[in-house]
Amino acid sequence: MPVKRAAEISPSEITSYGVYLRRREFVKAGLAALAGAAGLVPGGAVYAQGAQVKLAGIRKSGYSTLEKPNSFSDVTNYNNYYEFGTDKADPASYAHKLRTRPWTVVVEGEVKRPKTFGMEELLKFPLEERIYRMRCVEGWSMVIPWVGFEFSQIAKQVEPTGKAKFVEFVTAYQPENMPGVRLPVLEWPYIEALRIDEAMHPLTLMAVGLYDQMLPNQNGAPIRLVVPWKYGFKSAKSIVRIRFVEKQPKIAWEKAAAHEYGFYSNVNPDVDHPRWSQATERRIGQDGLFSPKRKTLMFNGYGDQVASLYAGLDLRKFF
Ligand SMILES: Nc1nc2c(c(=O)[nH]1)N[C@H]1C(S)=C(S)[C@@H](COP(=O)(O)O)O[C@H]1N2
Ligand SMILES: [Mo]
Repeated sequence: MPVKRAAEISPSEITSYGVYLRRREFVKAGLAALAGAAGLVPGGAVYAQGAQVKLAGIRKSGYSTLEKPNSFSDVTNYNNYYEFGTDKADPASYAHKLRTRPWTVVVEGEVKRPKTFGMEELLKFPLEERIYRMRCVEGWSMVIPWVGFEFSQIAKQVEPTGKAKFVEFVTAYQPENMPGVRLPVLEWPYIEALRIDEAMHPLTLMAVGLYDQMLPNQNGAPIRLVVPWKYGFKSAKSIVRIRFVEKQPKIAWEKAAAHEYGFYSNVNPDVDHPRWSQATERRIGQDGLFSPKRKTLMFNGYGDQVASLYAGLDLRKFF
């Protein structure tokens, strides 16, 4: 573990969303000058390393929750991204080292038309704002305004074969830039997977943005998975490879502790983690230590949309 020191960003320095918006206008002006050389993405944003780049042409979605979103500051400063350390503040402190350009996503396996997508191409999919409730297996939750496109858009282009039963997501492994991968907490690269019908569900998002800017590194730049009815760890960050496969893959957390983290990882208040209850949660930024307990909902409140995927499945056994 990297020697623990005070977070590099002091609370007084944490940019409020308002300040960030004003600063961004300034950044945008600078980027406009670069646009000719760097190449524009649709909506006029420039896909560039480390810049706060605005995404435009984002449609609203009926899948968004009406709950109050967490602040930009909450969403970017309280994270799990173990490649950068296990402390909640580590991703914000160290993820600037992640190299996000150039970036490609290889899509392969049981598909008729395997394809390597450049980031510029992925940003051409119709982008939607999806305000989702997110629930970490540790017991905290946030409401996050993601920007992205449905995973099924990728699948349509590569045409999965009849043998494709699962989809595996492989994330970036940059040991020179990731202080956390020196620790044997997980097997690297971080791998997640979904059953193909879960992946094809319209709620399953490939996120490229947060609020109206491209994803900050600590949130999984430049592209990550978002599966709102499952515990947060299913939503793998910084994806470089997607494999359609026949057999159920072993996911990173299962390899680390199979009795604690199952393949399905559906949010379920009735199935406790062996070391703690999953019945309640704490909403970051809103619930204090003495707030009344907030009840966790089955499938994180997305049961109307996803419960049918699990009809007849024993959710205690397949947790
Ligand atoms: N590559 C990678 N992806 C990851 C993780 C990680 O350690 N590495 N942590 C997961 C966990 S446990 C959570 S709760 C979410 C948290 O990040 P977010 O708030 O940006 O979704 O990211 C998930 N994706
Ligand atoms: Mo998590």
